[in-house]
Amino acid sequence: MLKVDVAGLELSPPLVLASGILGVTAKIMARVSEHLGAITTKSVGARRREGYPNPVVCPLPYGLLNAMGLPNPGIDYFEEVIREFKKLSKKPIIVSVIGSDSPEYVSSRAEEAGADAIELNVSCPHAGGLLELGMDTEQVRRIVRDLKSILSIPLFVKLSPNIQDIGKLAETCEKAGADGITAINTVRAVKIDLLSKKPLFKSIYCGLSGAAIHPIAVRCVYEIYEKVSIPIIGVGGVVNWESAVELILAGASAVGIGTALTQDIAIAKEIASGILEYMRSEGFKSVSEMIGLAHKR
Ligand code: RRO
Repeated sequence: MLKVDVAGLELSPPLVLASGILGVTAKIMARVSEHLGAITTKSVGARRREGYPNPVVCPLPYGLLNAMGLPNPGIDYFEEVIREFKKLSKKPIIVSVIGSDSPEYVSSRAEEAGADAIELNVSCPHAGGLLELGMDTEQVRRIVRDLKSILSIPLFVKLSPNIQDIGKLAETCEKAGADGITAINTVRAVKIDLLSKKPLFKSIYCGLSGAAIHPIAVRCVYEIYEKVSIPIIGVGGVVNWESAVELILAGASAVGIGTALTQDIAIAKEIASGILEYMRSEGFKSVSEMIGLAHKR
């Protein structure tokens, strides 16, 4: 059965649209949700943000670099997008909230508008203060605690692979009340432009996603699973059913797909049927039987 319960959200299939990809308009999110168990929106803050000037993305043969700069319309506008999505789709909507821009205010507005869960983003690889936020355990602990005290819907925390000990930070989030962990955000990178001989992106740093980061995502999910008992949404370089199954065996209860959907949204359907085929051939009756199996000694 391709159905899992992740912190009270019923996901069928156990695939989630990762934040930052296609999660901007209700119509697009509803269309993508047809092949997925849930969708995560682009990160939203209290106020509208333009983002960085172009270029903001750079495709590579093995992945994608981005430095979008947290562009979003702000919660006043986005509230309507959430309400519209709820009319168009029955799938859960996880609203990603920027950790450094009044997250309590934004999260409670999102909940009022119908969000099924909040994903607190403390892991943007090039946002200055935000990056520091993901590195400051105390601040993350405080925000998670504050959010938990006002929310009735599940809270996920999206963590960065660019920190020393992701398992330990996940443990801190669990102790502060988080209902789940999303791992990982993009890997911090730099791209140099050969003509200008300078960094390509205005922010200097950018984030690498796609196939290249998959083994890093598997390592992070593996480490987090060793430390926490709350569910993990594994994200990073999922391009086919094999990479999705690997994350589940490492400890993910569900798998996020991002960069691969920019090529073809039908890939989600192929990944779901590939997982089902693998389960049949290996004798698994449910996805939950597979979660974290790589840890069994
Ligand atoms: O908007 C972005 O540039 C961005 C964000 Br908020 C994030 O969390 N991760 C990323 O790679 N880019």
